[in-house]
Amino acid sequence: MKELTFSIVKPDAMAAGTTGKILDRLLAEGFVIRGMKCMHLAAKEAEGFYAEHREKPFFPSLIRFVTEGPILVMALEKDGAVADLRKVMGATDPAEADPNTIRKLFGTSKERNAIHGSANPEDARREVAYFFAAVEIK
Ligand code: FUP
Repeated sequence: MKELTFSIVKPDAMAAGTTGKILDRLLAEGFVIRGMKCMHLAAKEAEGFYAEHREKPFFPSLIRFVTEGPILVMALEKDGAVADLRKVMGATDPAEADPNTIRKLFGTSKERNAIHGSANPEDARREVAYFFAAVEIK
């Protein structure tokens, strides 16, 4: 069944110039781009997005990182999109990610790991709604 997931090309990949390669890979994997925009998040906006991690020791550093430069936010559609994107991204830490996953290829640390993808369908719905208006994605 067609499903939407939410993804971010993070500031490290945007600055490194690997955005095009990441998009090529997502398209080659069969994802359809239903929404996409470039944004530079304010700290409050990033804190809202990562609210579940508010108490974690890495939270302040994570917020600094995702607000350090522009990001690309995307709503991606595919059969089984949520689980599929997680597979193509690889593990949170690029050092532990499977070969040829996006994080293995383009991430450089557990924090600077190139791409975000929703963890489950409920998160996907919440994250798409956080960044896109109802008129943008139906
Ligand atoms: P993931 O779902 O793979 O993006 O990973 P998590 O939801 O566990 O973490 C969200 C983000 O927090 C990760 F993308 C990177 C960051 N993070 C750190 O910076 N340090 C950590 O120890 C764990 C996560």
